[in-house]
Amino acid sequence: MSKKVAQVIVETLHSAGVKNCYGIVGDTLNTFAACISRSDIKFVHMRHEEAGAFAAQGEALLMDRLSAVAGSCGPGSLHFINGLYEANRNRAPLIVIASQVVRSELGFDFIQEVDFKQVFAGCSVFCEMILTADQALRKTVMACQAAISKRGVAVLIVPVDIADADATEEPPFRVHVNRPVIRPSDEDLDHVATMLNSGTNITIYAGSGCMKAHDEVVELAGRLNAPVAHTTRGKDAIEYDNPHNVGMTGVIGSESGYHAILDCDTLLLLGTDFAWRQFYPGHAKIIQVDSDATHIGRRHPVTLGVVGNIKDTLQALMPRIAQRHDATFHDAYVERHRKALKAQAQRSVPGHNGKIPGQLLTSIINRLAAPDAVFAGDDGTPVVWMMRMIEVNGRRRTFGSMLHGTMATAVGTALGLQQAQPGRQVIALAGDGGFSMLLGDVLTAIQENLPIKIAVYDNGKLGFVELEQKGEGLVPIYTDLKNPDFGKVAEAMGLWGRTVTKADDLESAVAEWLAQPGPALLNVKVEPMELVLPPFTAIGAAYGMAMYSVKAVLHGKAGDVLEMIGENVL
Ligand SMILES: Cc1ncc(C[n+]2csc(CCOP(=O)(O)OP(=O)(O)O)c2C)c(N)n1
Ligand SMILES: [Mg+2]
Repeated sequence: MSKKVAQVIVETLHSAGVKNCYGIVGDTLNTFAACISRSDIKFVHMRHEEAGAFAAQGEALLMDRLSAVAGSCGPGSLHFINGLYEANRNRAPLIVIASQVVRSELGFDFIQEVDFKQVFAGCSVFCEMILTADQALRKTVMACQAAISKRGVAVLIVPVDIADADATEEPPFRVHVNRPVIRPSDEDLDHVATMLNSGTNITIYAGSGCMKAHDEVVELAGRLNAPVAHTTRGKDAIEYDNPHNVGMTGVIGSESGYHAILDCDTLLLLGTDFAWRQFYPGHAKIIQVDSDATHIGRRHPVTLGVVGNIKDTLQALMPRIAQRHDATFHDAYVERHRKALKAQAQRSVPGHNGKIPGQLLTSIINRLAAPDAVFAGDDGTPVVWMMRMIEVNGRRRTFGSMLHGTMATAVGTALGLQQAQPGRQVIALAGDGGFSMLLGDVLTAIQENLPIKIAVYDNGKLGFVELEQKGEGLVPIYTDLKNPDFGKVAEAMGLWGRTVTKADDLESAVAEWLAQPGPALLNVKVEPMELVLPPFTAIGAAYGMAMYSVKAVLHGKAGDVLEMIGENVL
C-alpha cells in the first residue's frame, strides 16, 4: 500500500520533535488521526479544542520544543482560535493541522467551509494550505521551520482529499533546528558599556528573554550595583537566587519594583517588551537589548537599542563593564523590596470569622508544593496571587496568560504541562469563572490519566472584573456566579474532590489534595471582597472606589462596603 500524504505530514512533525498532538477528531481529520495512531506521536483527546491549544502551548514552553494540535474542518479547527492567540503571543512553537473540506468544493460556501487562511492570519507566523500532494513534505517542513525559528504558531491547512491522496516522491526536504549565537556588534557593545559605566542610579528590567541568562543578569547587576526588576514572564528566570531582586512593576507589581524603574537615571531593558507605557521612566536614559529588532523602542522611546540574545550579549558585554562601588541606590530598593515582601506575608492570614483570602490559599500552596512544581494560573485574581506569591527557585515554573489576558488557561495549560512531564507535580490555580468556562476538559485529566491538581478560587464572582468596575466607580453588574459545589462536581466527574470553607481546615486540606496520586480538585471558598492593591496610590481608582462606596450605599448595599473595608483595611 502506498503512503498517504497524511502520513508524510505526521512523519515530518515527528522528525521536527513533536511528541504530542492535542485535538478532537472528525470527518476531514480521520485519515490524519489514523496515521497518528500508528506513529510515535501521542494524540491527546481533548473535550474542547481551545483547551487543546492551551495544553500544546504549555508543553511547547515548558519543554522548549515543537508541539501540535489538529482539528476537523470548520467549527473543529475554529475552536482553537483563542488558544492560538495565546500560543502565538507567548512565542510557543506550535503546529496546527487545520483540516479542510475537499478542494473541489472550496469557494462555494460548502457545509463547514471556513477560510482558515483569513481566520488564522492574525495569530500565526505561517499560514498556508497544502494545495497538491507533491507540496506536502516541503510545506510541512516550512511550517515546522517557521514555528521553531520565528517562535510562534504555524498553520497547515490540509484539504481532506490531499490528506487521503497518495504521497509523491519529493526531494529530501527536512527541518533544521539550531540555536545560533546572536549578539550586538562590538561597536554597539561599546556604546552600551559607555552608557552603563557613566550611569549613577542604574536599574535593570528583565523580561522573558532572560530565561536562560540568570547567572549573567545577576553578575551584571552585581557589577553595576543595579537593582533588578522583572516582568511576570521574567519571574521564573530572575526572581530566585538574586540578591538584587526588587520584584515586578505594573498594576500587579510591588512598590520596590515600581519605584526602582521610575526613579533610576539609567534603565537597562533586557529581553522585555512590557506593554504599559506609564510604567517607564520619563527622564532616564534607556538602553534596550532584545533578540527581536521589531521590539526595540516600540513601547517607549529608548536612547540606545541593540539586538541580541540576553545570554550571548551579556557574556560579550561583561568584560567592558567596570565594577561600581556606590551601592546606595541599589541597597535602598533592595531594602524596600524586603519590606514589601514582609508586608505581603502579613496579608496572608485568615480573614474575619475564619474566611480564606486568596492570598492565604496561595501562600499555603506555595509552602506545600514540590520544589520543582509547575503552576498555571487563571487570568483574574489567581494569576495575580501566583505571580506575587509563588516562590520560584530555578526549578519551579509559572504560566499565566500575561500577554493575551484570556480567562480559563489554567486547567488546559496544566494538562499539557503534565502530558509533557508525567512525573512532575502540576498545579492549576483556577478562578471559578475560568474553571467553569472550560469545565469539560477536567474530564481529559481522567481520560488521559493526567494527575493534575486543580485549586478553584471560588469567590462566587468574576472578581477581577468586579474590582475594575468598582475602580471605575460603578456598582458591580453581571459579575455574580451561582456556583455548584465544585468539590462535589469533581467527585461526580471521577476526580478526588473536596470543598473547604474555613481557614482552620485549609492547610490539612491542601496537604491531602497535593498528596493524591491521581487528578484532584480542591474547591476553596475564598474571601469575595479581597482587593488587589496596586504598588502605588492610584488616584483614579481610589476616587472610583469612593464613588462605588457612595453608590453602593445609595443602592442599599452598605453591607458590601463595610465588608470590603473590614476584610482589607481593618
Ligand atoms: C475569555 C475572556 N472573557 C472575558 C475576559 C474578561 N475577564 C478578565 S478576568 C475576568 C474574571 C475572571 O473571573 P474568575 O475566573 O472567577 O477569577 P477571579 O478574578 O474571580 O478570581 C473576566 C471576565 C477575559 N479576560 N477573557
Ligand atoms: Mg471568581
